[in-house]
Amino acid sequence: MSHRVKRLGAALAMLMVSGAGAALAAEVPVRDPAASVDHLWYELLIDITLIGLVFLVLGFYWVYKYRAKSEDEVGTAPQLSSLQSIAWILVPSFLFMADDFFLAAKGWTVWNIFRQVPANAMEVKVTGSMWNWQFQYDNGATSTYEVDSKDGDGLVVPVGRPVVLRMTSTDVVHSFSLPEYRVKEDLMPGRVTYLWFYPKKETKTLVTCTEYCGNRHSYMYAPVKVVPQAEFDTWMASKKQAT
Ligand SMILES: [Cu+2]
Repeated sequence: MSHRVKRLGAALAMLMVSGAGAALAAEVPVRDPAASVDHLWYELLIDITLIGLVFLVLGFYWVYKYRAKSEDEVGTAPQLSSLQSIAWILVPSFLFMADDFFLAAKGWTVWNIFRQVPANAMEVKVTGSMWNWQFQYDNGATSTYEVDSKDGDGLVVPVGRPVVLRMTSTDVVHSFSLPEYRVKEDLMPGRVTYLWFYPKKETKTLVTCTEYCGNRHSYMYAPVKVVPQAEFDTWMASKKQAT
């Protein structure tokens, strides 16, 4: 009997270890901050909806159960023992707190993904100034975008490769926000901050400044174009010829 239990235990442990190994191996490629943020967000929504529903249903049930059945009826509140009172405080608190800690721990995981730049990321330097963005690539080529004339391409990156932005500001505090990629980070003079995102599909989105930085703050945006590698190479070659 005890042999069997031990063998079963060992088999279970093996399963768990190999399962964890498989999960780790599957995660290694690129852990996308956008997917992680979305996952946590939906998990939070499901959790608060379920907990909310349980208390809503219980609340209505008690309101109905303990309603006055005639106008002159006087209710008698049930007297709880000390133990019951303590249990009514502790059990619901633990339920809430367990979910809070669970979500907070997942939040830390998302934060770590947000801060750990994949080794194969392409680096682009970003300079924010009142009121536009300048992007500088490894080879020195620069790109920008003029909101009024609509001149310039903004940030252009090849599809399928993580991008890390090393950012600073020449004047005031700006904030580089990529809503589609669920990331943003402040830029300030005298300091280099960073941000990375994972452009998985060809698309055109926007970067906007999300820190009020003066009169034309709301005009401080630029396109973010994710293009096939070949198109990116052609674009970069044309940039080099121009400079
Ligand atoms: Cu700004």
